[in-house]
Amino acid sequence: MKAQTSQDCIFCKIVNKEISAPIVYENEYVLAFLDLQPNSNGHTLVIPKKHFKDLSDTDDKYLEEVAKAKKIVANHILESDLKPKGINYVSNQGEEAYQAVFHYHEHIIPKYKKSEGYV
Ligand code: D5M
Repeated sequence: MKAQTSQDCIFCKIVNKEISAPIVYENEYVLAFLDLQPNSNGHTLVIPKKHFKDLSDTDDKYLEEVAKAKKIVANHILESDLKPKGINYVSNQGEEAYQAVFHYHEHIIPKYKKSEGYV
């Protein structure tokens, strides 16, 4: 597999507004936008604006900012009209773990029914 650099990284292109995505939260360090292939209504991705390939690659400042943004976005979803019953926080690291985009990201997946299973 060709290694993704920040130049050919799809999420860097979203950060740089070269391609569009429905943005739900943004600050100096992080961006949160709706997932193109949602597992459920409101499925959101939180990413650092700086390119790191996965969680292990992050620096502590960006990791902390992503964590804080997860809480902000999750609380926003919980208070929204979506009215989920719970949330799965998921981050895939490595191809074997189904990481498809090699720019660190956290999935925030609202859950509506237990029968939807674990993602
Ligand atoms: O998940 C990568 C996720 O990234 C997957 O759920 C689809 C999503 N994705 C891919 N391209 C886009 C764009 N352009 N906008 C929004 N969401 C996108 P992983 O954990 O790497 O398997």
